[in-house]
Amino acid sequence: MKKHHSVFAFFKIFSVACMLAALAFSCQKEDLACTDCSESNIAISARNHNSEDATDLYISTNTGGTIGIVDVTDINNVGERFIDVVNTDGDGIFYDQPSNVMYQVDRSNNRVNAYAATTTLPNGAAVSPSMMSTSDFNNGREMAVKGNFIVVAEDAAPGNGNMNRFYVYQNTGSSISLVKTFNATINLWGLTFVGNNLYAVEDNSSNLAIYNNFLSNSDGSTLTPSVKLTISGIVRTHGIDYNAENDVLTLTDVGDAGSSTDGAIHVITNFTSSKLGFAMRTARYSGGAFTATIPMSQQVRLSGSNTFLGNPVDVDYNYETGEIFVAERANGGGRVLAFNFPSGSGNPTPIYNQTFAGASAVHLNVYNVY
Ligand SMILES: [Ca+2]
Ligand SMILES: [Ca+2]
Ligand SMILES: [Ca+2]
Repeated sequence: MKKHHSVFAFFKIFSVACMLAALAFSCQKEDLACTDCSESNIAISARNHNSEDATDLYISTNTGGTIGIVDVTDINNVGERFIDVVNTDGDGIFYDQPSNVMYQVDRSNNRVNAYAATTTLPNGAAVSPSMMSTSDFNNGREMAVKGNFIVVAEDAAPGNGNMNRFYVYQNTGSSISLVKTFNATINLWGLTFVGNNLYAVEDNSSNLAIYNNFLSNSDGSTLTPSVKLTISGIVRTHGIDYNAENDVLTLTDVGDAGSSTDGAIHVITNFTSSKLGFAMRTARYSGGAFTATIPMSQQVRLSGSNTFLGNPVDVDYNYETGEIFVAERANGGGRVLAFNFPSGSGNPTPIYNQTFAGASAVHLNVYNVY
C-alpha cells in the first residue's frame, strides 16, 4: 500500500484509533491520537463509509497514483477512502451507477481505465483496471458519458501537434473501443452532455460551446460549435456541470493560472428553460456558429478570500442537498471544496475544505442523467 501524504491519512488513523479506544472504553496513555476522543468522533469512525447507497465524491489528481472517494452523504460526517491506481496523472472521472464501474482519463498512459465495484473497495485498496482503452490521446482532460459512449477531450499541447480533439469510445461492458475522432476548432477542457448535445468549455476563454447532436457526427469530422456563448465575468473557464433535475449550469473560472487566489464559481439557474433562450434572441451568426452572451446579471459568482478558490478546474453539484463540489488545483497545492447553494453572489466560506494534492477532477456518483 502506498502512503498518502495528506490530512486524509491522518484523519483515518485518528478515526481508527478512536474506534479502538471506544471499544476498549478507555484511552491508553500512549495513544496520543485519542487525547480528543470525543463522542462525536467515535460516531464518525463507527459509520460504514463504503456502502452502495452512499453519496460518494470521486476525485482525480494530476500528481499521484490515487483516486479519492469521499462519502459526502452528510457533509458534516464524511468518510474518506483512497484507492491506489496504475497511473500517476489522472483527470476526468465518472461513475456509472447501474454497473458500479468507475471510469478515469489516465494521462500517464493516455487511455480510459475502468475500475469495477468501487463503492465497496476498502481504503488503501490497490486496484488494476477491469477494462482499458487503447492509448489514443496525448493531453486528455475531462470525459463525458452518454449511454454506452464515453467522450474524452484532448486539449492542444506541443505533444499532440497543438490539436484539439474529441475521442469517442464505445463501452460494451467488456471493452472500451475508439469508434470516432473529431477535430475541434477551439481549445478544450471541461465537457458534459445535455441531452444529445455536448457542452464544452473553450479553454483560455470565457466561452461555452454547444455541439448539437454531437454523437451523430461522422468520424474524422472537424466540428464547429452550433452555439458559442460568452459567460460574462469569467476570465478562463475549465470545469462544467449541468444538472437536469434543477436546470442548473455551473462553471469554474481559473482566472490567471499563475494566481492561486483569483478563482471563482459561476452558477446559472433556469439555464435551458430560460437563460439560453433569452441569450439566443440576441444571437449573431458568424464563423459557422451562433454567438451570444449570458450577462452577469443572470448569474451568481462565488469568489474572494474566504473561498480558497484559485484555479478551480472541475465542479459537480448535488441538487438534493444544494452542495457544489470543486476540484481546486492550485490553492494549497490542491483542495477539494464544497459550498452551499448560493442565494446570491459573494465570498462564502466552504462548508468542506480538504487539502488534496493535485486535485484535477470531481464527480458525484449520483444524479448522472445521461
Ligand atoms: Ca487562478
Ligand atoms: Ca453532475
Ligand atoms: Ca467532472
